[in-house]
Amino acid sequence: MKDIAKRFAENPLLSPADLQASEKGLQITCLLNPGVFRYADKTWLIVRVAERPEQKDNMISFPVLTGTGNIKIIEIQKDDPALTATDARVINYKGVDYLTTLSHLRLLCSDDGIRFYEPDGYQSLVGEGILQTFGIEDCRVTRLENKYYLTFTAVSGNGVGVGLRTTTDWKNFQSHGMILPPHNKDCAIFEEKINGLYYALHRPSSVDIGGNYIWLASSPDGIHWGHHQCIIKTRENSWDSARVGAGASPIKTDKGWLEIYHGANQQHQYCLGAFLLDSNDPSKVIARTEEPIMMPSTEYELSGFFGNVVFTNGHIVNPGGDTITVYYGASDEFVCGAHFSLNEIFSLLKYDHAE
Ligand code: MAN
Repeated sequence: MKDIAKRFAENPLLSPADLQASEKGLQITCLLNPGVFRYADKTWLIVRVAERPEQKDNMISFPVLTGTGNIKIIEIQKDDPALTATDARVINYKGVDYLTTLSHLRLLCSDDGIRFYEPDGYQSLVGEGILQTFGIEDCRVTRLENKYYLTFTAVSGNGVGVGLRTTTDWKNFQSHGMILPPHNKDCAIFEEKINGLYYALHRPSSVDIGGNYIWLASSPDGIHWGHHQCIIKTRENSWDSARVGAGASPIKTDKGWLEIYHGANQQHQYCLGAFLLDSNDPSKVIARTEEPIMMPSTEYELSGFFGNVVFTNGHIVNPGGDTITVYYGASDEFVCGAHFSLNEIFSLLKYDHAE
């Protein structure tokens, strides 16, 4: 295994204590998985902020949104026999799944890509309506023809799907509702049309036949998606044996579309890998890394809210195009940064890869 990530010495860049909770009675439990973009000569993160009330002994409590946008706190005694709480992220109560935190998306910006602050005049994005009552998460930002497309995970008791909002100024947003219904997440729209069509990677999950695989879809308008094709599968006995999912929008290179993706094994260890798609027909997988290009190894990646996790859904391609700065969530609790050399990633791709 060759971990080729050059982690920032300043990591973690953001920890829960660095920001204020969205309202009284809530605490920030996790800051994670930022979408990344350039706007007004700055680097911006749209960070997932996961909140819940301070936890009392013997009690699990978490917020949910009502369909009209109010926060409601649900409290459950830990010894209630109808409660199953074995995962830090999700619980089951009386046969219904809930998240232990409620996430919204917060805008931060930076002049140097290292120190981020919340600028005045930019609102957080919060869950809206009955398909987002458990929050919105893990936003990918695509800039296409001067419009920003925000694809994020929309969670509610109805399931986990992909929501879309668009903006040109980060102050006014247009909601396009749920574009990919449950179970689906990890959706990244390509930053260019190919042969007149929009393209997106996404990750439906099939509970019976099939699995947690990366799919490709196309669209005439960036909103309505069809021609779904399964392009990247999990690999048995591998670091990506349980689930795979796209990171941010693929990077256009002279070799093809380069995608950095996450994979998890049965032990819920999340690592990053890469694959390359044909420039003109992105349903053709040309190459894929066999081993991770980054795996949890530092203290902040190994232990936290949900340890042993590195997860990315945002990067900046640096001027010159030889290096990228990847922003990533560590242990589902911190926001971190790392540089990668594209040539080093290319050197690890296996071209004899066949699906
Ligand atoms: C999984 C994890 C959580 C996330 C939920 C809903 O359990 O990825 O972080 O909150 O799915 O998306």
